[in-house]
Amino acid sequence: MGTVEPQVSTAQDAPQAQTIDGFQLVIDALKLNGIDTIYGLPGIPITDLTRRAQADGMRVLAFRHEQSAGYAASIAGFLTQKPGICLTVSAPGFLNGLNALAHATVNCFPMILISGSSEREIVDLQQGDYEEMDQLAIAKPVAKAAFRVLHAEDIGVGIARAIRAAVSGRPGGVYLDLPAKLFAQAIDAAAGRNSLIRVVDPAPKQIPAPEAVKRALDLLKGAKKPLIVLGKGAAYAQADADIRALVERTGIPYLPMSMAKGLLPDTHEQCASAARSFVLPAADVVMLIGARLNWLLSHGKGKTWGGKGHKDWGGQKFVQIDISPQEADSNVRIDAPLVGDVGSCVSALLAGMGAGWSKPPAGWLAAVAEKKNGNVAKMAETLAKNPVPMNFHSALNVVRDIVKANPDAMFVNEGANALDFTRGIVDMYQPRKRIDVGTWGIMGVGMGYCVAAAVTTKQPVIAVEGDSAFGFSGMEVETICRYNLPVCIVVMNNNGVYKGTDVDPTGRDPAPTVFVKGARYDKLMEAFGGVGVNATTPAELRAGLEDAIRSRKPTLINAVIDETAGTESGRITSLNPSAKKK
Ligand code: ADP
Ligand code: TPW
Ligand code: MG
Repeated sequence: MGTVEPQVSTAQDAPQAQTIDGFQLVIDALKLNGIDTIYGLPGIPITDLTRRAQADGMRVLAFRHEQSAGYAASIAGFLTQKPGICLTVSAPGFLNGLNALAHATVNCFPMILISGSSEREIVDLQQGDYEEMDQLAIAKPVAKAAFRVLHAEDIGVGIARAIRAAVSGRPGGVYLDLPAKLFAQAIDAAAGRNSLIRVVDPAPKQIPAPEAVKRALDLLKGAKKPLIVLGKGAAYAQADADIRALVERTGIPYLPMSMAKGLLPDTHEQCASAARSFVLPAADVVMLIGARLNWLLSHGKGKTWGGKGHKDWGGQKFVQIDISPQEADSNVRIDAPLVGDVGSCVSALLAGMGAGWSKPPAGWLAAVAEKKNGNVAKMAETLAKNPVPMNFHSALNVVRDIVKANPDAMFVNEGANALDFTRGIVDMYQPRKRIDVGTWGIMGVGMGYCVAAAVTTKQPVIAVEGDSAFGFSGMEVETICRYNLPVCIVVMNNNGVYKGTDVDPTGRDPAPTVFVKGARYDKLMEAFGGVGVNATTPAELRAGLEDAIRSRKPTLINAVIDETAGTESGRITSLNPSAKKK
């Protein structure tokens, strides 16, 4: 064995020079694999892991609740293609992080939840240890994979397996259970370092089969009314130039799913977002690129797709590019599945197209353009109004301008109306700028996303938050102030969930959907030294946003929105099993 210099830790309680302990091996294994950031919350048994990781040069971002740390890690994974690391204590901390682990798995984001755990011998005999819980068993159903390491010499393998599981194939959330005893185990330093693994090619390319490429191209070639749908898998893949080339060379109109907005600028002439309800039922061949036919696409059938009843097929044929070989046929028949990573599939399609590819029939393109231009003009009229009080549209008209002027800025969005109106009104210009509630339509991702977006991209962050949505992670404004991140939060304050107008019919309590009227969320930001702005007009909102972008200071703008302006459940009213439904 070579003479490897034992690594000397900078922390006070560093191990003896000739030995290396579990804490250090975990840190070294992460660093060896290019992981430089941990999102977490300290406590027994991982407090010293956070301290020593920081002392060793890692960025350790400590949150006020593990759920926010977990959401931060999940979106860091989406943005960087490296697993985002969330670090928590045992049982309750682990459970607080678990929601985000499930979210990562459901959204196909690579993330590793590392939780400290209690003593195995006691946990397994259920003898009542401090924070006793069989965390591995609980994590398994919501994780893509779950591992536990019991011996210091296995830390390298444990981290390597976790990384591979998180980023290879369809990415997802991985749980890594590290019992308290592991951290203190000291082993020979040279042997310890030698046990670490630098993962080679963690997310290997998956090249599609030539016959599958041909099948897809043949189907597209025969289409009279083709459509491309871009999903967040396409955004994740970072194959931006090839995707744009494919869209432009085929000339096919495209629809970006929410987090694929900006993959091509939303103002692109082939973007059919403003004609969504026209193109979905009218299209004859649809190519899905990293998008599942789940509820967000009405399962590929029903009235949205021109079917007669809500379960009826609209007659479309589908090409589906996906890295998961099990995705095709999950909801309707996929005529041309193309299994592989988006980058490899799209470049194979480009190569296969050759020269002389003819654009879709002019009649189809004209029909799409007509619908789109009509809807854009209608929207422009609505946006130009200046009602008192301010409503979603007049406020978002300002946000739309600010995003257009700052296309590099990251954009976070959650809420119901605050989400749906924003998605439709605020154009995105660059890939992976828009991050939002994702596949579950989950509330609470907001502030964790803001932190990770600022930290991983170094760009200013604008967050448009429903007042309810914001509340789920609102305490993290302290985190944002503590790290002095360039985050500007706009709380669309309509006094509640969907609207602020409900009343308790018995007259006893506030209605379940209603909050304190006229709340001043801006004061929350001021409490921690950030900038608070109360905006009752579009002009005040504009000034607040411009100042925030210029100063890069943590800012919260309380945008006072007409409490009658929203609709029940935003755009998904149809999913609401309301007794009174017409
Ligand atoms: P959206 O919500 O935007 O419609 P989904 O989350 O439903 O998107 O779908 C994303 C799909 O992308 C998943 O089925 C996932 O397997 C796939 N995917 C993720 N990464 C890649 C990749 N690198 N190459 C191909 N497919 C991918
Ligand atoms: C973890 C259910 C969907 S949208 C929403 C809730 C509670 C809040 C809507 O109010 P908000 O937006 O944010 O003020 P607006 O503009 O319409 O007034 N718990 C979780 N996730 C979800 N999706 C819910 C509850 C929900
Ligand atoms: Mg609200």
